[in-house]
Amino acid sequence: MSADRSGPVLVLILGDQLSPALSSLADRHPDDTVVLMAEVMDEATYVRHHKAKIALVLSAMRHFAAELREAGWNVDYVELDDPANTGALTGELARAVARHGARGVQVTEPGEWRLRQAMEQWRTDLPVRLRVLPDTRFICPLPDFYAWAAGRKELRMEWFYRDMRRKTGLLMEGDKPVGGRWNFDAENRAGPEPGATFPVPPHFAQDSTSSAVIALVQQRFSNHFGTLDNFCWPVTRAAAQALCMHFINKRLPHFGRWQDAMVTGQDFVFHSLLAPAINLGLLDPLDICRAAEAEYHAGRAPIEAVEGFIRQIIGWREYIRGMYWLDMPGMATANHLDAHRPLPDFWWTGETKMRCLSEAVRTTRDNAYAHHIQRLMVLGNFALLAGLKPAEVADWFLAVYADAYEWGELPNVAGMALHADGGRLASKPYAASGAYIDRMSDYCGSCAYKVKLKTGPQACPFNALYWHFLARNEGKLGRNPRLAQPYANWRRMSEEKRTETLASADAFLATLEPAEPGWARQA
Ligand code: FAD
Ligand code: DLZ
Ligand code: SF4
Repeated sequence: MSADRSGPVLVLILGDQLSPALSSLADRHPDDTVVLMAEVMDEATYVRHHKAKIALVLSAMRHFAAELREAGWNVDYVELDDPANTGALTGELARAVARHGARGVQVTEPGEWRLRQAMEQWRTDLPVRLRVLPDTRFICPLPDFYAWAAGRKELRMEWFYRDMRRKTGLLMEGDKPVGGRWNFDAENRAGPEPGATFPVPPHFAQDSTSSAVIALVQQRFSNHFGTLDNFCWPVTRAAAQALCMHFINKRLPHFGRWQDAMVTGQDFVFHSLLAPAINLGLLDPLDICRAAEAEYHAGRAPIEAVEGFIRQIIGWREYIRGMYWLDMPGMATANHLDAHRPLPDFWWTGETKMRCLSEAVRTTRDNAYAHHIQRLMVLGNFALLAGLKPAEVADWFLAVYADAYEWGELPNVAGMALHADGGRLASKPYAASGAYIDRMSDYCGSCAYKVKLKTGPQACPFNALYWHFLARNEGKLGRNPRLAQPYANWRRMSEEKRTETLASADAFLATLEPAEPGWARQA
């Protein structure tokens, strides 16, 4: 740290760094440290986040500041309505360095590229030394991920996941996977079952801190997407722990089997709902995996559920984050399939006759949540087949979900859903016709479109769009061995049928009303 100042070290803690074991605090002592936390307009509006996401982050920040103070830390907390607030982290940091005569600043690395770039600028602009420390809350350090990726032709999640099982020892018997297989996904594909019941997630009563934040968000962000009426996210470590125990006891045993199922009005099915709390730092991902593993060993949850869940966390979550930092900044502009259609208006309004999509937008608006298969196989699949612009789709996903930070959102959108990365993440696009959605949901029965019809105004739009997608991308995808069968089927179709299919898709695409610009990101 610079020698010409004698003040404390300033530790900047960002809104998604709410963990007492944070690396930026680890080597500090309360006697010689000021913790800075700042609510700033820039972070709430660089994309115009869902109201519930802003409320979640601000309330959790305020609760974490109280937790730190209780533990003896000196916390300088700048509220959004502070008249001196500059509205930006850069401005708040500069003000605080001057206010405290700080002799140095340290921060844990952020989850988004744009802030990592800003930090490099801080190194130049601040009058004191800046230390940026690794985010040790992830299980796989970035250098380890880069080493894993180096020299590999294909960066498939499955191989990374097996290494993570070996590294963590989760579900391992010596060097062999428990149950004799690494992956039980084949057992995890059940569709909805009539009459099935689903556990109701715990409702966390709002304390005065949350009520004040919700009122603030209603007032300052009234024109942002989404409602606060059902605000249900845990904002403290204790509440997050309660949600975790609810998942372990009530949801985990069924998590695997119905992981891909979509049910009208059942917004959460058997999903964990833990991503918002994990991503904020209220829960430790490895602790949750160990708790899930214990349920398997105690005979309370089957292997396919526990393995499926652990794979999502130590496999997908860590792999997605590694791929983000490996491929940025190029990932943000990648558009391998040259998709340029603007985001349709109904992604904001939910006003579409397509039942699957209106349900996905509704739960997104009501809860700042949609589960993985709604995101990937309804919204993502539609965006892929309709050729929506990846950057607009990415802005939408980043804005609307309570768990969305770019490290998690962008690889899922650009890589997994849209194949915009040319297949770095997935060996083939997750493209599917209406038959998949019909198999995995109960939506089609109450849809204005007919899933069995292939063409024409009554036909499920996914059906003709699927072939339209393959036909227009044949130059880029036609030689992909994993698409050999669908391309063979396409080529086998009569010329007349192909023309009718493409015309049907074009007629549907012509009905899409583009969204007004500025909903997700101000121009
Ligand atoms: P569960 O279904 O209960 O899964 C358990 C946990 O596994 C999640 O909490 C999450 O931590 C992890 N996980 C599972 N799949 C993934 C994945 N593909 N990538 C990263 N973590 C995963 N997740 C985010 O955390 N932030 C995002 O911004 C985000 N954007 C997404 C965008 C798209 C287009 C898609 C297809 C997926 C996205 N995901 C994102 C991944 C996943 O959909 C969410 O983590 C999950 O829906 C959160 O709900 P849950 O906690 O109930 O998850
Ligand atoms: C998401 C968010 C919001 C809405 N507000 C703030 C804030 O006021 N102050 C802050 O420090 N962080 C906020 N965040 C979280 C940041 O956007 C997040 O830390 C970065 O995107 C990096 O992941
Ligand atoms: Fe969606 Fe097509 Fe089923 Fe309607 S018929 S719910 S559009 S998959």
